[in-house]
Amino acid sequence: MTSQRHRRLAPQDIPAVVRQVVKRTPVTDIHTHLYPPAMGDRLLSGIEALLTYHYLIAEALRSDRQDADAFWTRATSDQAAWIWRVLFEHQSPLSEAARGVVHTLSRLGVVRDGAWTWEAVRAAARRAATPDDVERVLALAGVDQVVMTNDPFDPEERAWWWRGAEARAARFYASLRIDRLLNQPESAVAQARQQGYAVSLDRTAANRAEWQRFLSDWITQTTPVYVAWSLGADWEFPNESLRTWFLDEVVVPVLETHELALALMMGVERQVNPQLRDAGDGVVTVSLAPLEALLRTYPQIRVLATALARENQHELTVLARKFPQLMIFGCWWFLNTTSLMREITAMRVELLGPTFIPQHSDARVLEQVIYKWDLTREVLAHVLSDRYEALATAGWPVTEDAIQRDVRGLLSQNFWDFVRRSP
Ligand code: FIX
Ligand code: ZN
Repeated sequence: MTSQRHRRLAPQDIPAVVRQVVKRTPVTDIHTHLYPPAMGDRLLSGIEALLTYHYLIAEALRSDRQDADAFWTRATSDQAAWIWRVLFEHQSPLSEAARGVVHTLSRLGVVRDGAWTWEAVRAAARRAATPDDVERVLALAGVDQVVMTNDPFDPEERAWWWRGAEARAARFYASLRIDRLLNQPESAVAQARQQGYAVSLDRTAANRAEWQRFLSDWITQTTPVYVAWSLGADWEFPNESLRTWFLDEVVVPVLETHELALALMMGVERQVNPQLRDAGDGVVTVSLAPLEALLRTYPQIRVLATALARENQHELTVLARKFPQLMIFGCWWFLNTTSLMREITAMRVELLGPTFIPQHSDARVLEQVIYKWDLTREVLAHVLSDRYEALATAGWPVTEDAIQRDVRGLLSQNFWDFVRRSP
């Protein structure tokens, strides 16, 4: 007797099965700005944090054409109340981020009987996250594991990780974010020296060894699942720059020693409008030539990569066809919208099959994982249903088991296999 899951599905039955499988399959969220409650106010949660998300700050300042400097002088509670007024009362919350707040509050059951008044919402959703909240919210979002963003040049991180055993937290995995080393090396030197490392910008054997010791100590202490670097359009490789020296002499040897992948987040133009602070970063189309050169130069290094510009998506996907050691991931930041995620995910499935990582939430506030992953699941189910229906119509035996295998890969296993770690 063939079990239900092995049974060949009729094309018309496939969408419902795909939706069920996508809905029930747990996610590994491979890039977030979330932290365990033990890290104190690093973990943001509650209605004021949801509303003062930098995406919504930018949208509210634009809608109301308010002076940003005046905005920053206001208390967070006033900022949140103003953003609610501008984006939820004076207009409909139609943007992805504003709709996300509505979706999240509904899914949390915060709003009763449709009472979407600021008083009702603020009263119901004020609480900061406790361990119980984290478990409940991650369960609502179907998120099993969370990868944090950990900056070895941040003194707070140093204090946390060198505090000892309690620095471990279930479900939360570290990454090592080396932006400062490769983008602001002078600042990296100052911070690493504060931590007792005799580093400099000299291209000497001694400096190479000391920087390798710095990164290795952090890797030993935090056991990151990958090393990450976000960059703009100014990357050239190979060349004679200090950045290339750091990559060749420090980063690549350390990745090899610790068998770590490098996660590249390409195409962010930092502080396009500094008045907006965290909300002031923009997007830039990048050349993928340096990535191609890095993959050719170091075929043994595994590279996770995401690009922020829509214009880079097709070329990056084709590059992933040429280099098996390249794993593309996410519809990052300004691409995390229904229309763009649908376009990009469909293109990736058509060119790569189920061998990529469709999304990461980039959540900065705990409850955001709810709307970010509900949106992702909705889009993924839509795209995959079309592909499996076409396959079945062509005569291929599509089964629930096969769909489950592919979706488990897309939502978590592709990542863990690629980084050669297990949760
Ligand atoms: O570099 C990054 O990790 C970006 O994701 C952030 O800088 C950005 O502010 C963000 O949170 C986007 O979603
Ligand atoms: Zn991020």
